[in-house]
Amino acid sequence: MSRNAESTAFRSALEVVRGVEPRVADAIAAELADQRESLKLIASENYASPATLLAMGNWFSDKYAEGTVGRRFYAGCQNVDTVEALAAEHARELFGASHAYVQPHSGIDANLVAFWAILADRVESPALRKAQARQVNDLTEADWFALRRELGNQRMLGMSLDAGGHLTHGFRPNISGKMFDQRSYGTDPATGLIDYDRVAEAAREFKPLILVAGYSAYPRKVNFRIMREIADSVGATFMVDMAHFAGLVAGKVFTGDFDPVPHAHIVTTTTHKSLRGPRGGMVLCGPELADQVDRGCPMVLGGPLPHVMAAKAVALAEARRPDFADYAQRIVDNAQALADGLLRRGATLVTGGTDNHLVLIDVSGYGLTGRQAEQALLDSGIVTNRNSVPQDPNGAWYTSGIRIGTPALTTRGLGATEMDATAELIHTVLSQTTPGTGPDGAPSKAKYVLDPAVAESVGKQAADLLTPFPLYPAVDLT
Ligand code: DSN
Repeated sequence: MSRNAESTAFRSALEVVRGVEPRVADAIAAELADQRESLKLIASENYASPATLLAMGNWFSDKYAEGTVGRRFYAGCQNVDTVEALAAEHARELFGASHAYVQPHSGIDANLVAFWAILADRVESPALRKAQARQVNDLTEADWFALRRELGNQRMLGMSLDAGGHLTHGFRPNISGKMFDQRSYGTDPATGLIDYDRVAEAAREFKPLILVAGYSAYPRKVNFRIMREIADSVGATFMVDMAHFAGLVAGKVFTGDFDPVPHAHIVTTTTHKSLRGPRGGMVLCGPELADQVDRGCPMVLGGPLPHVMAAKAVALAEARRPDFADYAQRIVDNAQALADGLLRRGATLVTGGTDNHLVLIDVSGYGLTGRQAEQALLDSGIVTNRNSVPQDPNGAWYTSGIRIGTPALTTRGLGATEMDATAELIHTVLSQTTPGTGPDGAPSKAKYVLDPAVAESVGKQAADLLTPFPLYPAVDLT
């Protein structure tokens, strides 16, 4: 697409929207302006390509397509079949997977589809077999009771939230922690790293049906070969949630023991983080689980979003191009430059650095909670999110950490020099912010004090850093 075509496409689209509800058109334009102006360091965000964005805004949105390619519960799905099959083909080729299911609307949905597929495949439940053999009407009340009893109370072992795992890996308040008898593994308190011997010990004791690996806030590689050996040693299904690092797998930065696809029975992901596609999810698996995974909709998911599947096909095609590997490597190089810059200035980093796309700063070293640090950085034009650190004394709301990631800034083209400058800006804000007090004068975990002149100066420097790297340079909405 020529630059002129991009600009025309977005401007025309906004003009049409403006004709109906101008406030929506204004909000869309304002979002682009805000994203252009802020130093976006949220580890789970990125900037999708214009082609990916444009593939979503069309009449595919109007089509119901429950079922899978060639086996739909609705007529007239021939064009949806085309884009779903294309997205799945690109995913299979990109990741070397034998089966790809591209319907999940998010990473959480993808995980639910995987849990369902594993339960249906692994749990010996005559009632479930009967139900799946389409003999639902033959099931008695006693059968349904047996089915609930047989599927319930299965065991899941996943990484704990404060060690960097995801809510859906068995966190108690999440549905995964309620539907499974759950236990979690943490990290070594001294190093912050996964201790595989302890994971193996926990697996031996607990004997989970599912062993989950993957993370939202762990700044290191995971050895999936070892994790698979642990799963095999206790007869567990090995599931990897690669939502955060799918782009690094796609770009062949994570290979061998660190590529989950050859090692896991089932892999889930989002498509919008380091993979740089539209918001959505995906499941990859071998032939054993494929049939159950394909029942995701309507067993687990609402109707598929064909317009998003079209955008997934576009983004996955982009990720198969050689320049994506270069992008993926630069994400990691930038994260390491950012980590080095912070360490040199005295910051405390969980695990002492990174080998993926994210860095976790323990801001208790600056005397702050994560919430105070997040807001002070935001005041200064730096967008991050607070995150628990291992054994966090401040819990999941206030936290003691700030998670920063480089996929988005790398898309804009920033490199090692700008990462060092970013480290300087972050350190300046954090070292000049102090905890505040509540209305009663008591210490507050939320209030903070930062000289507005410092925030303004850092904000200006952040904007200057971005000036040579315009976001969507071809798109002019004025
Ligand atoms: N919300 C995503 C993240 O920020 O990591 C995970 O669900």
